[in-house]
Amino acid sequence: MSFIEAQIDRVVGPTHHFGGLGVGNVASKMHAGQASNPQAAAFQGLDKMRLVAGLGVPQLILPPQPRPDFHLLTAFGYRGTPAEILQNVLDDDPSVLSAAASCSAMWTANAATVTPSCDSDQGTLMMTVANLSASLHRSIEATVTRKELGRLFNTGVEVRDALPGGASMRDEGAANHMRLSSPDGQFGVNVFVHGDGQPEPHLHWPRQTLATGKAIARGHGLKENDVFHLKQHPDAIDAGAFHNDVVAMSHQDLLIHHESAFAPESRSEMSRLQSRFQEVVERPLRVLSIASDELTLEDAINTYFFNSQVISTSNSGKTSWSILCPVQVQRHTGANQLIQRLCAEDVFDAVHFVDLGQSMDGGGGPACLRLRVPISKHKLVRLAESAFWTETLDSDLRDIISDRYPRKLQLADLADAEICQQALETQRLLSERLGHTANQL
Ligand code: SUG
Repeated sequence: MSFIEAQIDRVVGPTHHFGGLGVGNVASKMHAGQASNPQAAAFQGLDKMRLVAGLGVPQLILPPQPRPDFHLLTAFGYRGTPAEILQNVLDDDPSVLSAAASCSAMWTANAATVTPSCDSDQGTLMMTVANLSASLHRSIEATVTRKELGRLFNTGVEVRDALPGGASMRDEGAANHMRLSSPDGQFGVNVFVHGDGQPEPHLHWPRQTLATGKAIARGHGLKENDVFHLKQHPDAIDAGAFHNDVVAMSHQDLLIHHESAFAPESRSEMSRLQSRFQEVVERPLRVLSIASDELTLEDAINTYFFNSQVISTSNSGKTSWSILCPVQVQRHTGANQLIQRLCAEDVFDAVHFVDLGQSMDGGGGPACLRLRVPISKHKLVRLAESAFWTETLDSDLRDIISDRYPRKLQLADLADAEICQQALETQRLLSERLGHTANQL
């Protein structure tokens, strides 16, 4: 059986703003408090989905999650009318208002960890929803994500609850997981990346733990021999690589990473990975380690080179690999030379530069905005039609966004009950158009 890699992106919500909330996230901190453009953010996301779908990859779309999250605010003891609640939170602690209104669920690479049915001893496509317990604004995503994925993959897929355990089981989903496989996806191994354990970073709290990777591997019924745990280099975390996908990318038999992505203690696990991959997949794993001389860690993080989205498509027996790089890569001499070199060496057949400025300013590039789901063709066709990208869906979503999304938003605007009411109503319209109704969530 062969597997197709479907992509799930989410429409950026109408309350998208720059709260500066991302733990260890340089871009998020740098843009904190600046005015955002939610309408442009949503269009930029849809432009990427159009490109991916146009290249022939199944593209699924989720609606924004409802924000502001009044459940959070009432749970924190705020009472009164929506206007009173919003104003009180803003006066008390603006970061809580920012968290309640955050559209960070747009970064679906953090929604869940996904492994295909062929990897599991249960023969089932497995997903564990990420608890995102390292930060308040992200921890509120899991409940709705669980329902959405459960609804989308309603049969023959096990969607597992977010891991309990709080800080010791910090989990940020697929951004810290790489599945390396044969081209048809049938044979593969799973790599989990964590940041905790000695030596720890000095500046930032690692967002993923080793215990989490082990728990997910057990829960998914993965073969112990085919599971690998790599530790992030503490210097990479301190430089702003708060997720592995900021310094490493992978697709099928290809792993490209910055030379400082992984801690030296992971060398033996990396060798075990390479030899086991050869045994399981019967071809060598292509590992490209990018030296700092070619792209410094700082430039890798500023351009989000490693957060480019790799996709491959087959047409009449010919496979073509495309890479979607942020425009920041094109604008940076060293990063641009690097991608041109990889194309000249036939690692990629085509490069597309995508402008995701609004997401990038919150620290999310092309690969952060998608969740990969390796799924068999027969299971894919059974998914709800309403979730798949089509020209008509794209056009309907754009109409709602262009009529109803603000073009300028700052945190203080989110204390305005009318703006928030309109945002919740817009979220409801988008959800309905995407086949999610309020009582299903
Ligand atoms: O968790 N940014 C997100 C970016 C997530 C990127 N995802 C991947 N690398 N896969 C984060 O730090 C910023 C929110 C703000 O600044 O308001 C934020 O949450």
